[in-house]
Amino acid sequence: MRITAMHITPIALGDPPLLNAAGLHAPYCLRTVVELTTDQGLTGLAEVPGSVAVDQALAAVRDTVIGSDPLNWHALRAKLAGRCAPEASVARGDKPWDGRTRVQVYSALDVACLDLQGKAFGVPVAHLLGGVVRERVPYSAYLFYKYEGAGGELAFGTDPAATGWAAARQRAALDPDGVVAQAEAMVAEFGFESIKLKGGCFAPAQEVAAMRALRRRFGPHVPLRLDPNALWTVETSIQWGRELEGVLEYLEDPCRTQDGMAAVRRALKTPLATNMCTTSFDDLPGSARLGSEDIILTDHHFWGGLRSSMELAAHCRTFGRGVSMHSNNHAGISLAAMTHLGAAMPNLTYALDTHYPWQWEEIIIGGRMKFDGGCVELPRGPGLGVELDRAALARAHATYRRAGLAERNDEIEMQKKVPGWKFAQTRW
Ligand code: GKR
Ligand code: MG
Repeated sequence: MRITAMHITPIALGDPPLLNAAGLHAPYCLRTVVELTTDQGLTGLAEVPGSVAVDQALAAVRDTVIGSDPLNWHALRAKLAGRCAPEASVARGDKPWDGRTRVQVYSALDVACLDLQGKAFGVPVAHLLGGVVRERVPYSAYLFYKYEGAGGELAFGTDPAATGWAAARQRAALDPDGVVAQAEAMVAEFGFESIKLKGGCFAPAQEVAAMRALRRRFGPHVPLRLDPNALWTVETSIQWGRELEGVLEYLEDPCRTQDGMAAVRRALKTPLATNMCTTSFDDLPGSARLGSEDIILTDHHFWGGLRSSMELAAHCRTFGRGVSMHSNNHAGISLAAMTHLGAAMPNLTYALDTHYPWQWEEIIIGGRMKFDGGCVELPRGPGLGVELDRAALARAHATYRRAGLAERNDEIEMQKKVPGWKFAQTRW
């Protein structure tokens, strides 16, 4: 089989005004959809976080991809490695999200080739990753502090006709009561059985109070997580981590660097998780030597694809790390890929993160994917089991063109609300 064409389509999807350590989400989040077509008439799909830089990096390898055999990932990956400049793990950047491009190029092509392979052999991608260990993949509620507003075409206005979760998704959540109300609405709609709060927005005492309020409301059987995105010092992490002993399933990236995380880990009983200090294969020796975390959050968009995430899982098994999953805003192609990974990875034993509830649009046939009891059922069809809704894709691309965003920049968005606001690597 040969790849005959590679299409790269940037899209924008509505996103509410969610707060995080780097500022505020813009009214639109960006994604890029990659389609590979073959001489056998098959189409393979993938979705990665969008930016002009990622689109350019993908376009730069198009001539290498075209003519390659999608059944031979090792050969294609070796050719790509010869074409892409090396990218050190510091290229991840200081922000909550990962700024690397090369890993995303690998990820897009790995996923699209797996989708093609699954379609060629008539099997789900999870079978190609080693087989299905769970048919229903559990996800976690992902709460955000937020300003009032719906995002998307309503920018920071609201739709007064919205009901249920759609109404709750518009409401402000800036204190413990607001966070609990958001959790109640999200859990009622999706049935999540684990809850994560994106922290790093307010002083630790306020975020710790929100975690305690969630604990009082949902009880000890609902695992809770807090992610301050490394905005705390080591001392602050130890102080507030101690306050939260017995409350959290894990504390995610309280502070920066593997050394810092290792110091906090020595002081606390609560497990530490990361998608900020151990984020690439180059970081694994340091993780093993220093003991920087208990759980590594994989994300196939940043670990170089689904197959690389399986390699990470083997490392985690060997070195006694748990595996959980990180998420940024995404649509259904990514949710399908995440679900195949969750279905096939034996040691992915934590509920996976997903931003999916924060979006309402879709680009796949059938519209929004369903959650039942907090789980997504493994898609049945061959490959990823999802197909593009071309009219919806065209609409999302038109939105991208109107939105005029070249990359995610939460600091600029925050400055529209709080003039002069600046991102700081460490705040408390
Ligand atoms: O979407 O605001 C956000 C999150 O802060 C995201 O960018 C992070 O990458 O979900 C994230 C995490 O650190 O777990
Ligand atoms: Mg995180």
